[in-house]
Amino acid sequence: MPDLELFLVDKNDTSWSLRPWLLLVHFGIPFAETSFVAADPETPARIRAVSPTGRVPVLRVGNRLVWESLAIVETIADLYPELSIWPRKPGQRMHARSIAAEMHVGFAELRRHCTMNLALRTRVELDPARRDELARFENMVEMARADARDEGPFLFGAFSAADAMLAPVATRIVSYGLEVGAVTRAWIDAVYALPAFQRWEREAAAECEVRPVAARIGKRFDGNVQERVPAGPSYAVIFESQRASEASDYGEVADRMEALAATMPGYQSHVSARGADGFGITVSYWDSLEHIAAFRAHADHGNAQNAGRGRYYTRYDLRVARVERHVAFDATREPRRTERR
Ligand SMILES: N[C@@H](CCC(=O)N[C@@H](CS)C(=O)NCC(=O)O)C(=O)O
Repeated sequence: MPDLELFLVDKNDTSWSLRPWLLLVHFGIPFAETSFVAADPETPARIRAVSPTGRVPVLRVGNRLVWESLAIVETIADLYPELSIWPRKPGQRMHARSIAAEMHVGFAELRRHCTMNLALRTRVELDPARRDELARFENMVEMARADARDEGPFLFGAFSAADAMLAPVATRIVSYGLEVGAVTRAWIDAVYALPAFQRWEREAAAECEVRPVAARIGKRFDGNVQERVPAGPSYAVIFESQRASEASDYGEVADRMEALAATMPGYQSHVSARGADGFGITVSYWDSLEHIAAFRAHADHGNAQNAGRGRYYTRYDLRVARVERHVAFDATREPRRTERR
């Protein structure tokens, strides 16, 4: 029996590792599991020690390492030819391999904007690029199901490598409340009912209890925390400053700049705070880098910047960052039910 060890990270968040793990567990293949803690600063170095790409999953087969989830899935199929890792029927087998490969390289938008977070339950609106990807995903599921009508609830009837490759998208559809048609929904239900998947879910939840939560808001998704994926991009200008001793016109100029920003195209919102020691942070949010540049170039703002360097501040730091995710907590909101399935 081959000596197998699968390296992975936190089960709540790792979509790629879910694939080989599901296959191994579903088909009852014995393997050792080494799971790195995502939030541990040592983890990247530990992963690099076993993975040429610095990424997991990695499967150790004896003294060989296999990386890339699709290559691992193929290796498992090679090692266990007696198991139906890929569908048995040649036509379905070709079809299954095509969608597995498409999944491996595609769906970048959905992946980026609906990152896997098993415990999360929210509802987001998709922009057109992500809607297109979801439509193609549904089309992929529907084509496979049409190829395997009446043969069982999975893509090609019985659970196979194709289902394992697509399973992480099932979790994204559930986590982000994405609308899908009946065929995709029935396939998702089949994935969530699979004992191997349910074991992964239980182990993910158990890990969330003991691992640092930094990367895992879903676990603490307690009903009135909202994860919002903005309709479009959002860029933050983070301005930290240390006030010089009082300049009488500072308050008036600062108020004027805040009012000016709010009239600029592409302005979304801002928030500002300053302590008694004169240290302050203002973060403003914008639709694009071009809008930020336009505000910077505005003549009134230019005068204020000059005064800032000349009189208002002893130092400042300004950073522009892209907002990848927005999570909001509001204790005054009605808690929402968050069901686990
Ligand atoms: N294409 C790779 C992607 C693997 C991947 O991105 N893995 C993530 C975890 S789900 C990772 O290791 N991230 C660590 C990092 O990027 O530093 C595969 O199919 O295995």
